[in-house]
Amino acid sequence: MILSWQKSCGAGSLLEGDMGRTSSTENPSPTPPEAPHSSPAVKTCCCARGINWGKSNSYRTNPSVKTAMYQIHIVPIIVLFLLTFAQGQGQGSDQLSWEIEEEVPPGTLVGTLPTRQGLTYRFAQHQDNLQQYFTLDSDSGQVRTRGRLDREALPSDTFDLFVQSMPARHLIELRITVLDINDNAPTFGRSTLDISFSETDQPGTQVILDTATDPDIGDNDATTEYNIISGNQLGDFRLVLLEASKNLLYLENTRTLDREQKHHYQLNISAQDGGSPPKFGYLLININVTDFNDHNPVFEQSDYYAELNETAPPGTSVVKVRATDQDIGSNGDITYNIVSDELNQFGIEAKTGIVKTLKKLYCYRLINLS
Ligand SMILES: [Ca+2]
Ligand SMILES: [Ca+2]
Ligand SMILES: [Ca+2]
Ligand SMILES: [Ca+2]
Repeated sequence: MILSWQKSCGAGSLLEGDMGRTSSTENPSPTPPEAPHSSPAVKTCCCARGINWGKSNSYRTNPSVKTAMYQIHIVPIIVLFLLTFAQGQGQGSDQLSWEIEEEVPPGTLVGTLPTRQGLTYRFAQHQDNLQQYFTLDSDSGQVRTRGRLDREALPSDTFDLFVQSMPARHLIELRITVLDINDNAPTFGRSTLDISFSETDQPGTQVILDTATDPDIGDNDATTEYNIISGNQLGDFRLVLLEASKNLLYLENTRTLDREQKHHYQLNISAQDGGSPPKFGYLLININVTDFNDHNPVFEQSDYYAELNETAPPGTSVVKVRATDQDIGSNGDITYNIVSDELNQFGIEAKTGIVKTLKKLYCYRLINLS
């Protein structure tokens, strides 16, 4: 708080000026006329309506003043500051801009204010919410971090603070910008991703992937470097990044895949930011190659031979044939059929491949009559 004073003089006798001033700038010449009261009474009748920092003072005297009564006014300092600075009458203000890296230890010196002798300083009271981040030594003017400054968790990376002196003669506008460091790695939305390619997919078939994100800014956030770091020994896949279309990331096959040769891939994808040193994030991609029916069943033997007595009853097993198919699922299911049997004496179990007699055999000899 600061005090101003006002002295009530007789009608037409108000005196204005700074406390303690005795010379007049507006009416320097009037010489108090002789009055019934003595001139020393005039000199002590120094009235003022308030305190104006740095303002030239005017002062009128009236020798007719006979009595004086003082009033004390208590004015809140912040109001006085607003009034004085709004009128351009304050004794001074400074504007400062500082920078401090995030994640520095608590108590790190941000800067030292240009304090003035005889004044103490404090943050303006209406900025309590910002004072959780910084401390101010009222005498030295040193501003330090109060706790950890995590730029990614701050509501803003720029703080605009007002520091005022006590008494209110000096106002400092202080901007503190929290600089980013590369303390975050790129991260994908998920750690693993399951996708599939078909055997029929032509080379260059693309599957879109999630790009990585990084809460840092600038180069520390520029995640434009993606690589397959394992699982692609045959070079069957490559990554395509379309930066022009909002960083769309695709995985594409470089050749037609053969499920029967390799039905599963596990690729490890890395995302690298532009920090120095860079940080990395990883995504594990499981690729399942879906089947196409591109293989025929193949018998294990090209010929099967059996001898059977003609007395064998119907239903007698003759031989078991077996075929395999490299495809899977229904593409690999095998059913057996006899496609040629002139006398229809034999049958085959569709699932097992067991050939059996269907009836009493008729055995005949081919006689060469020629
Ligand atoms: Ca941080
Ligand atoms: Ca950061
Ligand atoms: Ca980063
Ligand atoms: Ca196949």
